[in-house]
Amino acid sequence: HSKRLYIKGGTVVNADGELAADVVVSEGKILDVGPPGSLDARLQSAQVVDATGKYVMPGGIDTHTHLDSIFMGKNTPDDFFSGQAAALAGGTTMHFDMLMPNKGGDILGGYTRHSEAAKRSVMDYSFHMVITHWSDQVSEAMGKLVEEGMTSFKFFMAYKGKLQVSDELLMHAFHRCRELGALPLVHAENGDAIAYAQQELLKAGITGPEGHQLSRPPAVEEEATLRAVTLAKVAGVPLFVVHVMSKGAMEVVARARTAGQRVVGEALSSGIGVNQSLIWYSDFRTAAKFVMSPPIRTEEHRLAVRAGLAGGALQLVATDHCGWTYAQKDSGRNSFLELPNGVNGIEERMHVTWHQLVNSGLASPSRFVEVTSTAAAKAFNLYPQKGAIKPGADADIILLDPNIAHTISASSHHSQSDANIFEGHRIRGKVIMTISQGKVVWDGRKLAVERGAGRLIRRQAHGPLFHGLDSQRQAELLSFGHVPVSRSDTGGSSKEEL
Ligand code: DUC
Ligand code: ZN
Ligand code: ZN
Ligand code: ZN
Repeated sequence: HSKRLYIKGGTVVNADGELAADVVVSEGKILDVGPPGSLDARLQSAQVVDATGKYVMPGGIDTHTHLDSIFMGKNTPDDFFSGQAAALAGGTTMHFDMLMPNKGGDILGGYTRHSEAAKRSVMDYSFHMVITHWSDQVSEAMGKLVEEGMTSFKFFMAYKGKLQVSDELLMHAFHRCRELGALPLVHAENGDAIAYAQQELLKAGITGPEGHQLSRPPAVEEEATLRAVTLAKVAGVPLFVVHVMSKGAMEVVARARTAGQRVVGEALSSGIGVNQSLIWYSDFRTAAKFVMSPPIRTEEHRLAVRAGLAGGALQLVATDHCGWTYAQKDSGRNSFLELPNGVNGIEERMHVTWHQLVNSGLASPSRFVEVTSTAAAKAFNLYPQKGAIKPGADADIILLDPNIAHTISASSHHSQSDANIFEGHRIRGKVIMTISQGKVVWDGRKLAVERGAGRLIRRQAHGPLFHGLDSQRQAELLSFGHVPVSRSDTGGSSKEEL
């Protein structure tokens, strides 16, 4: 049994506002939140945390990571231990990892394998199951996973010949998601257009990291985003668009939302924190460090996506953490096709977002909480268990001191990689304490984590997906012949709008 914590004298920030308040934590949960001093009767036998001058906020939720994964034939350097330790040191207390299927598309096999790796975990986590093939068995397995609380499925529209799925598969899977009350996620890039451009570039003798950028212009992201949003509309299912990296794709998401479609757009810390200039003007390793898909784009796109995240065109910010070592990136020296895609962020996201949104004056601390935590909890049906400092919520809490400045560097980060795309970024505002499951696991200097302490967080299905649609529109959607099952028996909730 962990000791009670009494977090005294801070400013509690939730997505709906901030107030001066004390917080009492007990048995992994938030027991009480009250005006300063009002809970002093509970001081006895509690460990007091002085939060004077600090923001007390929900721990970050990273909706998109690749830990302990094989991607482009390589093992990611961060497993569930090192990746989550890094996350906690950066104020993130839960993440969703992309779960790759076994060869041949055996998704339940992939689930079993990955749960083994997750035993090294030190904080709460969940999964999105990646679907690369379609069959009756896959469709059935999706149902089993939803019963087990894994209610989101990821589809790659790029990586032709490998992970890429067809539009027809998307239609099958989107309908199945609708039946199950599950949420589909898409990596939206036109993989065919990319494959064509890759071959043309190689023929022209362009083999360096700049070839990666040239093969994946913003338009191929925008096109695939519109296609995915359109297919989701046809299927009558909500949609989560991962890593929106360009202005045009962001506008597609925003327009769909304005028209009443349930679409969630995910920004990345890399997308709001850095631009692509070093890919063009540096040595191989410095350039290669920034190579990910969709690509990190120009300053114009960075500023647009940052403003969209602050202003509401995008709903949340994740990382796509898949940070490779320089040595691993070296395998792309002869051809950008062999350059492992991916960048870090799991430890830096909270700080980068604080700096880019709050220090810049674009957003309030409440909006920061919304995009780093609350919106993720809502999108994946975990609110208010996660994403809020409210009585009854999980005690995943951070303290941020807005006056401490620090510099991001690979020499001090907790990831197993030796590269950091935010190297040298000076950030005002530091997470000086992370509380996970009611325990202090990071005090601003040291981690106190325990292997195996992490829990797989199961989620309920989203419930009736026609919320807010008139009966004629519902009938139109139903004409595709996939009748959604009644969710009343599973307790699925549709209370929270995406
Ligand atoms: N893009 C990356 O850069 N890395 C991992 C997966 C992805 O889609
Ligand atoms: Zn179907
Ligand atoms: Zn992706
Ligand atoms: Zn990813």
